[in-house]
Amino acid sequence: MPTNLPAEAKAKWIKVMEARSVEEKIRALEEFLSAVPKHKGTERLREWATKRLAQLREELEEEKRRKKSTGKPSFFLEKEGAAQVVVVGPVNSGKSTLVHVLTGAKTEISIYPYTTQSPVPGVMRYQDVCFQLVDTPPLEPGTLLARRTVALTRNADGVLLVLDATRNIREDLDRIVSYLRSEGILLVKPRGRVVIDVSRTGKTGIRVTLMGKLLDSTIDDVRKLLESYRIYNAHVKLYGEVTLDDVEQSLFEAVVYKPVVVFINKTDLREPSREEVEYVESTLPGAPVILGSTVTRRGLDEIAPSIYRVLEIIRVYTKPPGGSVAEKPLVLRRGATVRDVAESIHSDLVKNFLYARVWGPSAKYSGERVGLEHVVEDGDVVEIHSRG
Ligand SMILES: Nc1nc2c(ncn2[C@@H]2O[C@H](COP(=O)(O)OP(=O)(O)OP(=O)(O)O)[C@@H](O)[C@H]2O)c(=O)[nH]1
Ligand SMILES: [Mg+2]
Repeated sequence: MPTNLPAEAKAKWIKVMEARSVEEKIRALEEFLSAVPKHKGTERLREWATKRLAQLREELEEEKRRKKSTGKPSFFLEKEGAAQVVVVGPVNSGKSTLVHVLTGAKTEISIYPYTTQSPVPGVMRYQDVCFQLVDTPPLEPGTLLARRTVALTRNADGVLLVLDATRNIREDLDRIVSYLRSEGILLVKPRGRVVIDVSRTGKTGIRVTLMGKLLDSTIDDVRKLLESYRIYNAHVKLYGEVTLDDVEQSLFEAVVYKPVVVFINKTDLREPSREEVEYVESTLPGAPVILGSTVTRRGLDEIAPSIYRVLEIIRVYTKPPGGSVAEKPLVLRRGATVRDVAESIHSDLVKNFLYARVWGPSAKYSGERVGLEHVVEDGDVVEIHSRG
C-alpha cells in the first residue's frame, strides 16, 4: 500500500466485506482479485488475497466434509456473551481441562495427544459480565486441526494461551506465536490499530473515533478514503499511532490483532524458572502471564479479571429519565460512544436523540450533558433524552 485501486476494484471489495457466507466470500474475493491491476503497488494486496482465498477454499471443503461425517461445526462458532475467547495452545497442555473447570462445559479430556477435534464452547462469569470460552484443537503447525484453530482464532475477540510447564515453554511459545503471525494473526499489539465496523443497515454516515494519533492525515482524509471504496456508513476507531495506509490496509483485514492472556499450566508438576516467565513476558509485552494448575486450582481466579482487562471491555449502566439505573450493564468496547449506547437500547433513540446525561468516570461533573459522540467509560451511568 498505497495501492491506488481503480474504482471498479474498490466497488468489488465492498462485496467481499458484505459477504455473509464463506461461499459468498470466496466468489466475491475471486472477482475482486481479477479487478486488481498487476503492479508493484498492489503486490502485497494480491499476495494476501490469493492466500486468503486458498484458506477460505480449504475451510469450505473441510467444513463440508465435517458436516457430512459428524454434523458438528469446526471452523465457526456463534458468539455468546460479552466476548468470545479461544483457548489455544500446544498439544496436551490442558486446554480442555481448563475450559471444563472454568465453565463446566463437557470437553473431551485425555492423557493422549490430539484429543480435541472440534471446538467446544462454555460460559465463564466475571462480576456482571459473561465471556464465552472456546476449547479448541491443538495449535500444532502443519496439522489440519491447527487450521481449524487458526480460523476460530481469527473470528474470536481474544486468546487464552495455555502453555505446559512440563514441556519446553520457549519453544512452544515461539512456534505458536510465529505460526499465528504467518497466518496474519498478531498477539502483540501493533503500534497503532484500526477497527472499522461497516454498518449494513443504519445511515450513520462515517464516524471516526480517534483514541490516538493520525500521523499523516486528517479525519477528513479517512472519510474520503472510505468514500472512495463507496463506504458511506461506518464507525472507524483508531487506536495508537496510525497512518492512512494502515486504515486502507485494515479494509482488507490483512492482519488482525488479538489480545492474549497466558496461562502456564501444570505447575503442580514443575515450577517454571524465572527466565522462562520473563521470556514469555518479553515475547508478548503487555500480556498477563499467570502461573497455575487445573489440579491445585492455582491461578484460576486470575484468569477472568485478566481477560476482562486485556479485552478493554467497558460496562455502561443505562437509566431512563426519572427512572432507576439498570442492574445489567451494556457491555461495550473501549472507544464506544453515547451513540453506541443509544443504538444498543433502540435504533429510534439515535434518530430522536436530544442529549444525554452522564454520571461516572467519563463525566466532567455529575450529570454532565453530552452529545452522541461523547466517549463513555467503564462504570458510567447514561441517561438518554429523546423526542417523543
Ligand atoms: N498434573 C497436571 N495434569 C493436568 C493439568 N491440566 C491438565 N492435566 C492433564 O493433562 C492431560 C491433557 O489434558 P487435556 O485437557 O486433554 O489437554 P488438551 O490441551 O486439551 O489436549 P489436546 O486436546 O489433545 O490438545 C490430561 O491427562 C489432564 O488430566 C494440570 O494442571 N496438572
Ligand atoms: Mg483438548
